[in-house]
Amino acid sequence: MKTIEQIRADFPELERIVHNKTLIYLDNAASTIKCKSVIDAVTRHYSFDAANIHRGVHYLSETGTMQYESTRDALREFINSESREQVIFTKGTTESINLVAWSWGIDNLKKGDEIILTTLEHHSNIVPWQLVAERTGAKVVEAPVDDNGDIILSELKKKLNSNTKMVAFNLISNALGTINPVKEIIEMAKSVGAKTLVDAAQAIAHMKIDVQELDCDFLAFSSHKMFAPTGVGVLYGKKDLLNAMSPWQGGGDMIDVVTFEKTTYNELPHKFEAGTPHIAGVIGLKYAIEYIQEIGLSRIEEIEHELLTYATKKFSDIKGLKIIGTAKHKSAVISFVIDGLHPQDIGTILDQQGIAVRTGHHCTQPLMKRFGITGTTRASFCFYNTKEEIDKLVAGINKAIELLG
Ligand code: C6P
Repeated sequence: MKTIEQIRADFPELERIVHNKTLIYLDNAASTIKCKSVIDAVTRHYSFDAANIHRGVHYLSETGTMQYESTRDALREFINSESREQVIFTKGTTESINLVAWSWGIDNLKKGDEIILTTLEHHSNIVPWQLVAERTGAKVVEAPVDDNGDIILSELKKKLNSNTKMVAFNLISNALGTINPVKEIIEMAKSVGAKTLVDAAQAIAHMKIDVQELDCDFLAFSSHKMFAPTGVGVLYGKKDLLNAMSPWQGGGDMIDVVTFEKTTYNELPHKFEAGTPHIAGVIGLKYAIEYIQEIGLSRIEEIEHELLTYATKKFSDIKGLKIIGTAKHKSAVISFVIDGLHPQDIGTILDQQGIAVRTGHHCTQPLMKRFGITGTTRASFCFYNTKEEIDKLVAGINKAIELLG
C-alpha cells in the first residue's frame, strides 16, 4: 500500500511553487491535478505515437486505435457497464448531458412533458434541458433542497407524475458536497416511468459507481476530474435507449454509408463519436483509472472523509465563518461564507499564500439564490491532501479575516 508521501510524489504539481510558497491545491472539484503515469502516457503519445485512429491501416493508427479502445474497456469495467458499446467518449460532462438532451430529449419530449432537475444542479445539467424544453414544449420542474443542502425527497415525490419523462440530478453536488441518495431517486423516477440521468462529475473519482446496481439510464462524467486530461468525457447509457437515439453530431467515424440521397450510421458507440477525438486524452485516462484502482476507491473515500471531518471541525472554530451545505452525507467539499467578507477577496488572500480554492457561484446560481447568497469560497479536498495543508488553509483564512475584517 502506498504511503501518503508516495502518493504525493505521483503528482508533480504538488511541488509547484506559487507566490514563493509550495502550492496547496484545494480546488479539486474544479479539476484535479494530474498523476505522473497519465502525464507520461500523454507525452509518449505525442512524442512517438501521434496518428489518427479508426482510419489507417498503418502501424501507428492501429496501435493508437488499440490503446484508445482499451480505455473504453477499462471504463466498462470501472463503472460496470453491461457492454463496452455503451461507453461513449465526449468532451466532458457538459457534452455528455447535451448529447442526451439534444438526442434523446428532442426525440422523446413533447408539449406537457416534464423534466425534473434539483436545485443542486450545475448549470450543465440545467441549461441543456431548458434549451430542449424551449424546442419541444416540455417544462423544467425544480425539486428543492432543505437548509442543509439535501434534496427534499417528499417534495421530489410530489413533483413526479405521469408527465415526468426525465429526472436528471447529480450524484454529488459540486457546490455543497451533498451526496445524494441516488438509488432512491432512481427508484422514485422509475415508479412513474421516467428516465434518469446521473451527473457523476464530482463522484467518479471519489466513490464506487456501478451503473447496473444503480440502474440509471444515463451517467455522465469528465476525465479532468479524475486526474486525467481535460477535453474528454464519458456518457454511459442503456443500450436500448442509445440504439434508439439519433446521432446528434454528424461527421467522420459516425457513419456507415454516405450518399447525397441518404446516410446510414455506424453502430454504437461510434454513432455518437463524430470527428477525430481527443486521442491522447482518452489514452491518458486509462492510466488514471489504473491509478484510482491501485489506491482503491474505499481507501480514497476513507482518506477524504477523514480530511472532511478534520477540516469541518477546524472551520467551526473560525469566528464568523458559516459552512454552506451541512448534509449528513457529504464528499470532501466545504463551501463557506464569512460575515462581511467577499469570497473573491478571501480567495485572493489565500492565493497569495499559495493556496488554491474556488470562489463564486460555482456554476450553480439557482442554488446560491436558494441560500440567499451570491457565492462562497470553496475548498475541495482530494486523497493527496493532508491535515497539515488544512491547518495552513485555516491559518490563511484567519489571515484573510485579519486583513479584510
Ligand atoms: N464543475 C466546479 O468547479 P465539465 O466542465 O463538462 O467537465 O463539467 C461540468 C460539471 C457538471 N456537473 C458537475 C456536478 C460539475 O461539478 C461540473 C464541473 C466544476 O465545480 C467546474 S464549473
